Amino acid sequence: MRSVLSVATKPFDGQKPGTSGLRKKVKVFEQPHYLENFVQSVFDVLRAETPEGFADKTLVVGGDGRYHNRQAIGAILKMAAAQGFGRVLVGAKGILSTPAVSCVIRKHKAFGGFVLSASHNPGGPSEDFGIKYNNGSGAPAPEKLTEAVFARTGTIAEYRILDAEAPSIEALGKFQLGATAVEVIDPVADYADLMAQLFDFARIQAWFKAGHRIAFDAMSAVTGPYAVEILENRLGAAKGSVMNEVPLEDFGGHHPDPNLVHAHELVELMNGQNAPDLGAASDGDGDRNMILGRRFFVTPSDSLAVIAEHATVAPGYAQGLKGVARSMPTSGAVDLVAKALNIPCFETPTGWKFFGNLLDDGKASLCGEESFGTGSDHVREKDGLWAVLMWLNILAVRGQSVAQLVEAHWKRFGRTFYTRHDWEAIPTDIADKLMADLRTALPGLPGKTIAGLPVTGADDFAYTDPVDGSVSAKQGVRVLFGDGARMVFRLSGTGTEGATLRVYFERLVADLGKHGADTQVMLSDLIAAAEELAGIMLRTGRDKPTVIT
Ligand code: VG1
Ligand code: CO
Repeated sequence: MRSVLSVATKPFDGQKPGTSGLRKKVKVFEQPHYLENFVQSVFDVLRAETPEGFADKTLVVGGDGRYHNRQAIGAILKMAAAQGFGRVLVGAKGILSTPAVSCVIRKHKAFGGFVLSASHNPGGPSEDFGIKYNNGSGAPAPEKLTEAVFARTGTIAEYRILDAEAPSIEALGKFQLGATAVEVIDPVADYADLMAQLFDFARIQAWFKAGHRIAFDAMSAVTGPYAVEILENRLGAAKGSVMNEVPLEDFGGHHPDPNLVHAHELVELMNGQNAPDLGAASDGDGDRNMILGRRFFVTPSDSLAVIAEHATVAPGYAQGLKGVARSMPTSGAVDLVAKALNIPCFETPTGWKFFGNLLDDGKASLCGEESFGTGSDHVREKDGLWAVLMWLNILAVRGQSVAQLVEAHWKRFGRTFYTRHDWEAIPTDIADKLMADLRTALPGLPGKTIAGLPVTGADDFAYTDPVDGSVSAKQGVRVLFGDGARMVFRLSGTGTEGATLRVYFERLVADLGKHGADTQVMLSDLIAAAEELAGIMLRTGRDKPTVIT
């Protein structure tokens, strides 16, 4: 039997709980004891609530394949063994997408799991790495847990690790690590089987047989193997429908971020001659999605609303939705569908962890975020490929194009013009001051006119969880205008360099004649109002946002 080493360590900067887990430059994670400190802090917090210990518990581990993934997994396996876990399930080659981790945790009734990823952030030796813990329902750790872990990182004095070589996880198999049984599992199988239960695979196969086509850009990240198995092997999409299908440690040098800027190869294909019916992309860890028709971009907020409208075409949702939920900065398009369906609509702070209780409690079946995140109660993470399959199922049953479906939706509910402006890597003190000044100005705003627009309401979003009553305050500054238009300011919780200011704009337009207009033009008065109110360019010295989506 291998012995357990207790390694002396010091408290470290464990990062205040952000939108999801711990994200830092690889260089930070490569410092001795850094990852181990975080992992031990999580184990210590969990152990305090688990008097019976971990001996009959299963842990799931996997990541998006980025640089440092295998090394981190090796350390976690040895540490899980040192804590006395009964069993660890690890994806072969260290691969498991974020939704697949959630799926595997739920299917195998695991105690929890670690996801190694920095999501859509670039990978490689000088780029980003990340780690987050998911609980036994497969959901990202709730704030209460992440705060306890953060507190623990400030007092930790040692971590426990098995004195052994990290085993090879390249091929499927089972072996012992101390008293812990390690199983190297197929990262795709459980997830693909779940998708086959939710969606009408026969109908989608027939749609492809009839000559319809998809282009799916895996962006050299984790979804490649999942998309090839599900879209090409099981559903019969033409070979080559999945682009950039091999997960690379540096994602080929790209941002694995499915938006119009970073997925430009796909965008060009969808705008060109002979474009396929559906274009889609996912991010580093497979939880995001972008949906495109021929020369047609579906905003994530609209995608959520259209899915809510048509979800019952899919067998897994044929009984109807119990409710829907969206993050606060996501547009109100889905609210209108919920109203028409006579189901509740919840508004939560940014970050998928806030949907966990609503899904567990059966209050909502469908959730979404404006940041290219959509998902349902099938797992407890947002799920990129799930959204693509939902769209395929809708297209196959409705027999309309992507553009026709969205335009029919606008005709029925109105079109919510929507855009997000990101100001990345601005000095933290400037960003903090900007937000503090906005908060100070809030009470005086209603009744004022900014850039010619009358303000009717302004607040700092606070959320009370309807299930456990926990309160999350200061989740973003909202300013409402006379015609129902809205803008929101918040700081990112996932950036790894300085601060990222996100400003969100939306306006519902019923007039059909205006539905073809350009989004930035339709929202230009709001964009001017944001500058007048917050002085972003003035304070940062920049002349435009880093990314507009
Ligand atoms: C961003 C998005 C948020 C999303 C989060 C994690 O957070 O805005 O909607 O849940 O990323 O997504 P922030 O705090 O930077 O705005 V992922 O795909 O990076 O796990
Ligand atoms: Co992600």
